[in-house]
Amino acid sequence: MLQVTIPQVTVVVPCYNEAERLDPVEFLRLARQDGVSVLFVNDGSRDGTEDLLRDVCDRSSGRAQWLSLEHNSGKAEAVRRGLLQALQDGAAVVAYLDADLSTPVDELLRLAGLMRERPEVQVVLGSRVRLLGNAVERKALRHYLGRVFATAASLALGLAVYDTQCGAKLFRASATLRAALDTPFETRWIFDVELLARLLFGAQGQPALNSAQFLEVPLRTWRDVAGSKLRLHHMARAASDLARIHLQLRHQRARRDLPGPADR
Ligand SMILES: Nc1nc2c(ncn2[C@@H]2O[C@H](COP(=O)(O)OP(=O)(O)O)[C@@H](O)[C@H]2O)c(=O)[nH]1
Ligand SMILES: [Mg+2]
Repeated sequence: MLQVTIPQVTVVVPCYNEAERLDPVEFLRLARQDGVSVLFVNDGSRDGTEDLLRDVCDRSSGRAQWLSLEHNSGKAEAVRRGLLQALQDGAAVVAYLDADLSTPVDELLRLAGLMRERPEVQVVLGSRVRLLGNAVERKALRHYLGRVFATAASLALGLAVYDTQCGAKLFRASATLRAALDTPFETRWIFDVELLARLLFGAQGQPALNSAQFLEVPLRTWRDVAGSKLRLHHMARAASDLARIHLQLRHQRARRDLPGPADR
């Protein structure tokens, strides 16, 4: 098994009705890695998620904790609240990871190891790229719709990012990150894009990150796990949200007289 020594990383795991899908053994293995802790965010689940999380946390010798949101608030808010809590608790690096482990534990640890090796990097993004030798299994329809969306997101952000929507991302703690998480996201399904935009443009007067501080890493293993709650009409909503973000960023660029996408 992969073992890496990494700065204190807190992995936030948003959980909405995950009693069936969440694998306690794998999450306990993650929580027991050196320098890693896990923070589950129970997003107003109505199944047995809370009991399961309590059990996992009880067995983790304090390495896994959970916080509960009173109402179902959506992945964006669950992740935001978890990341803020992790920063407040003093984590040097915060991450988020889907409860269904579409991105496996060892891949998350590999990304965390890269964060340790590359101190100049502020953000590490897992990326679902089908390459020979990699086991990236996605349903064809979601793959192609996802590619259209990801290309549009890259153009809107002016950032050469391949996959904004992969549910595995790590961030070094900074004032810029704190400011970027300070207010709820406006979008429900594409908060990843919104978060990247806030980091790239700087929120609340904090310095912006530049593209050299982002590292995108093709995952060796990723799989679609059954039970996704994402529906086709959510994708339509995502497209209109992206158009809105694009307009906001254009406005911001013009106001600050920043270079456009082509110059970045
Ligand atoms: N869909 C959905 N997921 C949520 C919500 N709150 C937290 N999550 C978590 O977000 C992650 C991704 O969910 P999933 O349904 O697998 O989405 P997909 O893999 O992107 O299609 C999981 O860890 C969910 O438990 C919510 O309100 N809706
Ligand atoms: Mg999933």
